[in-house]
Amino acid sequence: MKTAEIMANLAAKHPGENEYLQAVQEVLESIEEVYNQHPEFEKAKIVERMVEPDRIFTFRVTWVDDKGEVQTNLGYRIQFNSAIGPYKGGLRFHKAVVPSMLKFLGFEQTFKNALTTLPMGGAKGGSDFDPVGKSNDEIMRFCQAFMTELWQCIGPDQDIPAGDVGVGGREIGFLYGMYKKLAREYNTGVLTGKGATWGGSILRPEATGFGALYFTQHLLHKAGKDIVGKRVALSGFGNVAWGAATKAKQLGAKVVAISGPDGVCEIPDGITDEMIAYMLDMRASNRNKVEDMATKFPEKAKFTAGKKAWSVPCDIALPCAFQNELSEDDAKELQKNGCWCCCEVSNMGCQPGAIHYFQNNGILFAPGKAVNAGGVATSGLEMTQNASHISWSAKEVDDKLHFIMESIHEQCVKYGTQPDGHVDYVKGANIAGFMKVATAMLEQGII
Ligand code: 2IT
Repeated sequence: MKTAEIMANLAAKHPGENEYLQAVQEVLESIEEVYNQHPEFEKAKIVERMVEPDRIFTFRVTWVDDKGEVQTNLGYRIQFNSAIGPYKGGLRFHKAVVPSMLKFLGFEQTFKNALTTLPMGGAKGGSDFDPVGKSNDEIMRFCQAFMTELWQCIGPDQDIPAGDVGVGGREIGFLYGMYKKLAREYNTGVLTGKGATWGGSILRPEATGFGALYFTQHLLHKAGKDIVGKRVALSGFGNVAWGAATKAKQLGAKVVAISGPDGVCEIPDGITDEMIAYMLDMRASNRNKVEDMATKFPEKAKFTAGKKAWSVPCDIALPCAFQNELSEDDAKELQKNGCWCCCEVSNMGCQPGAIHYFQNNGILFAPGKAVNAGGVATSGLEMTQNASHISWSAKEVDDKLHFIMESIHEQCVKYGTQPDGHVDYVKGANIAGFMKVATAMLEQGII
């Protein structure tokens, strides 16, 4: 494979789409060696086909705000790859959403979904709608307007959206309500992350964070370490950070920092259950300020404006917020402050320089597409329950999630173990996901 040539072609076709190009570059670098051992992949131009989405839907979303003013946003659904199953992936509502961001996420999703052991292709969608400062009614009207376009593109065996940044249980409820009205069918399996009383899977809200901690446990055990008593710094306070904090505490770790776009809250004695529950109120308020935690719990949390979670001394860093949120300088600061493990929970949360720094300085590192796959995996379990019109107990779902995270860890070890015995989790995850999708594409012919 000529990685440089493929990247140059892609960059010429998609100028300025830096996040998308960054995601593709990372995968191509790690699969190059394996790819070259399979001339049949080269002949079928698997990589050239895999780096482009199957199709992209773009639409205008017009709605009316609380002041009666007309607002227009852009909506997207990117159906990236359907080699191993129907398109599957979240919707992101964030002011910075552009096609490049959703293409990187859809590309990552394709590999991640392949790791879950479940039959799901890759997709992503969303809008540049900014939920910050919006009322509940505005969120509802936007979701309804968004679905009047999206509903034609999706279906339970075709494309199944879910939540991502800015889209949680509330938004999925509003989206589903409008879908049902337009389609005139109770197609429960068309969206995942639904409410528990209408087809949602128990544990789906917790699943990304829980799965990330199960993965972290496997990684630590493989390295002869344990999570009990370890200090964890995490970024964000949304759904993913909430699940991660909950499980980290349950497993005996101490969460000493959470952060937001406004700064960091240091929590020297570790986060409490009350504080974890308050993260949900912070998310629902749409204020997007982590300072609210320190205002609510002044004895426990100390807020510092403009600082990241990576400035707080810790053993384990868990980026749970946004892509490229952890830079090479952050990686250096983490190491200086005693950190020896980083499990990326957000999609592409670490910049390439940070990943290389971790890998070259003996810091355990695992990439988002392996660590955070428990979220979409539990979406897959929700689809199975919907298709068979049943609901599983929390124990059944949790057992399956455990099994899936263990299996993802095993795949990373299988494909990522290096001659000196250490595991390169980036290579492992990328090669495992690639082999599955590439084999399916090859067997399905030139399409
Ligand atoms: O990045 C992700 O894996 C998600 N936002 C979850 C996608 C899903 O379909 O559950």
